[in-house]
Amino acid sequence: MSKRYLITSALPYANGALHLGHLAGAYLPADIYVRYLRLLGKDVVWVCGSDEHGAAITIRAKKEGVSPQAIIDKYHALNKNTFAALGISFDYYHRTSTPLHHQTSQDFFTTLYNQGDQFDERVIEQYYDEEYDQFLADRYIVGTCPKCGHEEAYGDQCENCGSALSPLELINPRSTISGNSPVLRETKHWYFRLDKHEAWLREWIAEGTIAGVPHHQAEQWKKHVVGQCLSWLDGGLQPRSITRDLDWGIPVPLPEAKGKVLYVWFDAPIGYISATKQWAQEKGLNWEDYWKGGDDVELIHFIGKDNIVFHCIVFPAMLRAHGDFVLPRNVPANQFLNFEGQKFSKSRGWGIEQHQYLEEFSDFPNKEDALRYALVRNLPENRDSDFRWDDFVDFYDKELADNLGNFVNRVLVLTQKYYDGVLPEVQVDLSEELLSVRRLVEEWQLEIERFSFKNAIQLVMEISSFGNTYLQDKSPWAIWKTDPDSEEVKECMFVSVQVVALLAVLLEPFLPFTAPRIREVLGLAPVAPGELSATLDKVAAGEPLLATGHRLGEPTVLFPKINDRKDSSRLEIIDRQRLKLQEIMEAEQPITAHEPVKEEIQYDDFAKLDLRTGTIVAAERVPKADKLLKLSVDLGFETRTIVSGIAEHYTPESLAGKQVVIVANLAPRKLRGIESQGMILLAENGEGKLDFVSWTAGFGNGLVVK
Ligand code: B3M
Ligand code: ZN
Repeated sequence: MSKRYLITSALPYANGALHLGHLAGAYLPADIYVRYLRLLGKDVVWVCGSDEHGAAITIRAKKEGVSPQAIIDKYHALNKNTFAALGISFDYYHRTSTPLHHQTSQDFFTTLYNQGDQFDERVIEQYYDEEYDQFLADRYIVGTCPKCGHEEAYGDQCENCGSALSPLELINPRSTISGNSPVLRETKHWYFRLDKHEAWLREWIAEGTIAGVPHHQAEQWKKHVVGQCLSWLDGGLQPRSITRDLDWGIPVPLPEAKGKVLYVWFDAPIGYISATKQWAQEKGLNWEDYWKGGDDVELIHFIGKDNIVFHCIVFPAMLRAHGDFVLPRNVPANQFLNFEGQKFSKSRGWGIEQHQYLEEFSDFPNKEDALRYALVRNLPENRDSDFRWDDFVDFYDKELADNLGNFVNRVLVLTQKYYDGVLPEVQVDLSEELLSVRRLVEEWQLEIERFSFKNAIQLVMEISSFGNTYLQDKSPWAIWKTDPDSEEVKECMFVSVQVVALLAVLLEPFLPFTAPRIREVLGLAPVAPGELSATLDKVAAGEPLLATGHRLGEPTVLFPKINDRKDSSRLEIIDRQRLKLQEIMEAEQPITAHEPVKEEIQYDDFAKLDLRTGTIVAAERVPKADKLLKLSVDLGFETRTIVSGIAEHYTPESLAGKQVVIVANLAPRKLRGIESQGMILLAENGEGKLDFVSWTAGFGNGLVVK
């Protein structure tokens, strides 16, 4: 019986849009892995969906003054569509508000309840809001953190110092609904006896065995995942409350539990099961083959590090308590992605959401893969990483355009030119010519299987670099000029085309928009499921992927560069992002010392200024004047000489090509014997550094600045 793969990605709360950090954490890596498995022809299902319960949803609904249903409908649709637009290829994107999920969760609860010893009933004291007549979920209570003094700590956690808290520990607790101090009232809840699972969980996490029977290879789990679990286990597992007094959620299926719902972290992971059920039902398959298939099933959870404990301790304990379910074979959790050196923050506007990226980059060529590439190159696989627009530009220009795009294009153009795009007949030993490529492919596969996608994509790029170097070393253009029938040229082009064909397959999991385009220029349909297996076999055997006589398609430019002197449109898209961040930082900067504002002027005084854009075309020092530079500024309709006092801030060499704004109608003035025909606008920042006032919205000399 061949293996079945059951892959899950954390169910995002349907209470907001997702940002690039989410994408890099639990979705892009899973997409790469699943696409890889499909390419190998594996039996795989990848489920995800919206997490639509919990206080996060009801708090958001209150804030926006709408019903929880309206919130989940809005964000479920947004997140689902945005994932699809980025090529995130779930087999099923379910939602936890469906009757199927409610039923599945209640059945799960009942099964554990009926065992008699999995749950404890406890009457506890909990905060209650008398004005709104309701018990307060942990997130509905804020107060002063007992550990660090932060005044806005939540009932379950202080976001300032990261301590896990209980509402009773907060100093001066307040209800976030009414603002009043809550009172304590008795209420009954059900607790899952996590403590009873401690022993086997420890063995399972530390050794990868259950009662001595091998389950998985513990050393293949990421160190930070195992470390976090073991430190939890070392603290001792306590029974955990799995019910809440809330009016939004899945009703607890017990007659004495009126008005109570299941805790969101009890039902959310069961969402993976209900999503699989729904998918299987629509496909005419049996969901139990995936969840109850024993050793034939590889269950892998893709998550961010904040969800490790739930996926490696709580949910496995639930699954094992139930008795017949498989346990995860690996949980390759990622760490966090930061954004330009800081945490993503919705309230500060720091970061970019997935759908926002798609909108703001709508005119950017191959925007989906440009983003996927920048993220995968920088995945927080084992430590936190940082997304920067500078890296985005470098990865795109230097790696996608100069390396990959350039190689594919050169091979296609030359083969078209020399052989009308038809692969020539050759006598060549591919296993010898492509020995190093074969090694790289083997490494690539190993890296993917150990969830090291960052290394894997770099290996693909090494294959492309190999292609470029190979082509350069052979320089077929030099031989072809004098000998268009040269065997050497034929061989070189034949081999190069094989490398392009290989890249189109290896890239599919990472760049699913680009790979089919490469296949198209090769004259091929998109890769079919299972095609990677055949490809790997051919590479190992030294057989060509494309045979003599195969006709290629037309070459195209896959990645037009961002830094392009003739077309600044792509750089402008990036610059707008940088500008946004600069504005946030400036707005947050406390205003310190400032010069007094000069005497008031009238609009007419201001309107007399004729401001124009220009480009500095030459700059030189003015002899015997330390502060002055003599600049030539091209205004489009004429070139002006301007003497400017910026020599202490800029070297002449750094100025050529700079866009500036000038006062074009300032009366000429002689400085050190040179007539200065205008003035360049500069602004001084808080540290006394001068910077050019620039006009970034559109380039073009002589434009009137308004
Ligand atoms: N919704 C928390 C989160 O989005 C939660 C994950 C559930 S996975 C079963 O981080
Ligand atoms: Zn704190």
